[in-house]
Amino acid sequence: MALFDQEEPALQDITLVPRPRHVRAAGSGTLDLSPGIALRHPAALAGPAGLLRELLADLGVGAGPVPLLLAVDESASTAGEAYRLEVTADQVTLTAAREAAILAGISTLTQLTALAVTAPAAPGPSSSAPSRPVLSAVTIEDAPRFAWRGLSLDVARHFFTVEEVTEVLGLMFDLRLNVLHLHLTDDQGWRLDLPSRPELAERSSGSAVGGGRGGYFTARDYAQIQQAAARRGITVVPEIDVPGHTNAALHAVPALNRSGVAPEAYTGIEVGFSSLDAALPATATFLRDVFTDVGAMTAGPWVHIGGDEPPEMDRAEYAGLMEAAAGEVVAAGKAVVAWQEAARASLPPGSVVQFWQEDEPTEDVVAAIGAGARLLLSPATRAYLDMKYHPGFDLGLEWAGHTELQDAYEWDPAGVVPGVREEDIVGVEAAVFTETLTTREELLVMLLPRLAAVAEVAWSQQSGRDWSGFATRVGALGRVWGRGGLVWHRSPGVAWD
Ligand code: TNX
Repeated sequence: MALFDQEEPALQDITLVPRPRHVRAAGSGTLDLSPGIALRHPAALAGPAGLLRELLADLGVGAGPVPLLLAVDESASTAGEAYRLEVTADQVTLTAAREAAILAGISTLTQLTALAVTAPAAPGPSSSAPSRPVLSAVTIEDAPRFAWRGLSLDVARHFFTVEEVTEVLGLMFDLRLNVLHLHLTDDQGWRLDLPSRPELAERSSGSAVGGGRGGYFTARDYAQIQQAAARRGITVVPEIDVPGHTNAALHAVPALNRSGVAPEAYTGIEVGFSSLDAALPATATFLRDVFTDVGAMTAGPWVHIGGDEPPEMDRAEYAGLMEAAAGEVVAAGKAVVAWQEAARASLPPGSVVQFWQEDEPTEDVVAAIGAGARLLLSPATRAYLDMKYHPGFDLGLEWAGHTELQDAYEWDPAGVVPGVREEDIVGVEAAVFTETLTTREELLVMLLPRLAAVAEVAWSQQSGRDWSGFATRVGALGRVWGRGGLVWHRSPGVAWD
């Protein structure tokens, strides 16, 4: 089968991110969507069809005569998360076995259309007119390398609203990312109202780093985020971080403190000073209430229990607390996700261990995988999108170094933890902690363009990836970001228009 071939004249404008598995020119024809589309689909695909209609309408393509077909096909060529997108001179056909894969194909189709409408105009008298949604005839056969392609967003250090989170979901959809991990609690704030523990959001949502605005999601807000995510094929994974990173909980619930006295709200950015106390009876009740509520409120199969950076604590006490939290998650019918350090505890089989610290010994992680866990890769030097791009960049932290676009791109998930097989890796997740990020624009400039790099690391085959090709393709995507009112960092090595 012909692979992606940049030399094919008809493929010169196929500059997709993430890069698809196979792209074949289907003759030299083109299909102009400007007369509008006649969308046909099975009833079961009404949701994705509605999203596609909306996304194309945003690009100026309304209803009309050009046939666009969504089809379910369970045969081998479109098994699992694979999809096939065929553009001929007469019509577009998108085929997949599952809704999630149809949504991935819709992401690709809308990116092709967005690239077409933002294409630089040919020189000439009409050069100020916007380009038309003209697609090259092409067959794309595509499937992701990893099932879990995530972004972890910290809404605890600084709060981001439902609208801001929804914009991030749109961006994730465009890059074929499918897991939004919400870091909902930390020392500086508690961001989810829980029915059994209203005091948590009541007393600990008003604080944020540096005395920032604070805020929290009501149960309705959280449901709304999950709906906006589900519509785009994205699963929300809520994180309640225990036993460390818990000053907000300790502040709201005096009984969680050995002294019985609640500490002050915390607005600094130090880590590693707060902890739940395994010896207090209130701790077990807290874990039960919190994880039962969060489990019940969550549509997806996972709940993240944190586990990072425990303060000085006896290994057995730490393991006991993590195992208690994990037990509540399992009792709530969910599977456990936890940061790397939790591999020191005995996690239920099927748990996901999220790797982030590259300079720590990995025996515990390898042993946890041996005991049935799977690995999620967020190596901080590559995937922590809160690291500064370069020294002197005015936002971000530097503890894991400086991360330019090329650093976020040039790594192989299979090479991160020695002794781990490809099939033990569930996926790749970018993370953006928000100690230094307070606004939508600040968040976006840290995400973009690096989120596109991590998305391609997670989606595309290693053999099909190279920096110079990516730099060309991401440069074209910048046109689409510009049209969408997004802001991004002009990373070097990319010809941004
Ligand atoms: C490490 S990542 C942390 C967070 C910080 C982040 C800043 C992780 C599991 N813990 O508490 O916000 O570094 O980059």
